Amino acid sequence: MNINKQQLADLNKTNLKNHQTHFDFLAQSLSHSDTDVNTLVAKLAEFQVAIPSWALGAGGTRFGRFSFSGEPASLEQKIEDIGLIHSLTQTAGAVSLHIPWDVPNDYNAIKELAALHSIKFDAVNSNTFQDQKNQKESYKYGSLSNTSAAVREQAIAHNKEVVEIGNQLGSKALTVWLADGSSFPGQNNFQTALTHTQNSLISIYEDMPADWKLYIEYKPYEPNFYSTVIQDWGTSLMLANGCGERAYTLVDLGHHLPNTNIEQIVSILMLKGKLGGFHFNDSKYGDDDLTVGSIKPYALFLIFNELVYGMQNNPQNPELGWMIDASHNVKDPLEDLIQSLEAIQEAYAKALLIDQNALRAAQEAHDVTTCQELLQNAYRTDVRPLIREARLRHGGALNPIEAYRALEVRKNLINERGNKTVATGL
Ligand code: LRH
Ligand code: MN
Repeated sequence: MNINKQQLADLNKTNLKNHQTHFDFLAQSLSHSDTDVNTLVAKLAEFQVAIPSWALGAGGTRFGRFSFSGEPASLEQKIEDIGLIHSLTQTAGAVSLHIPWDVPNDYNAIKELAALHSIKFDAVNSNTFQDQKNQKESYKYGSLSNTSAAVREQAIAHNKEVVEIGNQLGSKALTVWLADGSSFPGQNNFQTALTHTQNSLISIYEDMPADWKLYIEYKPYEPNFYSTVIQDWGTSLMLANGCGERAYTLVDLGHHLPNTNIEQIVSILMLKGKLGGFHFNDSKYGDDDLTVGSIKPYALFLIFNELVYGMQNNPQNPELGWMIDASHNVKDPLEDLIQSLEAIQEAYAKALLIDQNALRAAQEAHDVTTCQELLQNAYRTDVRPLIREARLRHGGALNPIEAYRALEVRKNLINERGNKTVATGL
């Protein structure tokens, strides 16, 4: 199924006048603070988020998985689904593949199909947290940290193979997340496990093409429930420093213990030039992989405040990898991803409204109330006209969810694919 710009232009007609009124009102009210809406709209339009190839079907938990009809049964169909999301939102112009869940059969065909949908290949993800059929060594007791050199060698070889696959597709970064850890005290020697992990990552890093980046993703627990080798940002940063200047920390929003100040972590990593990118999602308890901004939208806004400050003041930090990492148990995966994209753009747009110089001055003056007022005024501004305008100017839908339903996308996908197809992934 494809969605063309004319279909969306026709659908937008009903909301166009109403949108124009809201956009003009916001433009006029922002002009007081010399904020030019066209600059904001341009920034939002160039802001592209990578869609996780493993989150286009129904996710599940150990308690069950309720499939969705019309799921993509191949990488080609996954690219098409991301193309649908990108047509509607104009902000999903990239895909992050997970290997071996998404190994291309025909590289040229996949590259052509992705180009047809204006989709780039962002970071590729390795997988040494599951044993594949006829795999020689098991990752049951870890991979890059395993006490067995044979297991570590196998895991290192897999990561090098993932880089090779990504390189053929035009990707420029490898994301390594390790489930490695222990579930009982005494099970692991923490120092040996970390040392093995460091040396394994260095071997992978030194084998990467010179223009590639290594993203090291941390997580406090799950699937191990007593210790995780790469448990927090500090450990990831230490390992990145141990690898070299093209190794960075990847922040998955769901990988923090309750009440962790994630925006402070983001700020420190940017100051050190070691923030590689994000896996956006939201959570109330653990690594829930819920829709971005659905639980803690203000926390996401505060993270983008640090990102905007960092992008203006930390040239030492490279361009960031913007990616979603979600799992859909009860919602249509495509609708869920569309809502996540909207929440990310909303947090970014609100953060762009913060007068960073006025905030700096108030901080210097210890005028705490003004600091808070500056943040909350921005947060309380309805920026949706800006996001709609960015979509409109690039041929997208004023209201993507409304358009998705009006075009009966899910029904069409089921007609094309049947309702028994199951997507690879989580
Ligand atoms: C681990 C994680 C990691 C992926 C996996 C799908 O929880 O966030 O980024 O490899 O989810
Ligand atoms: Mn993740």
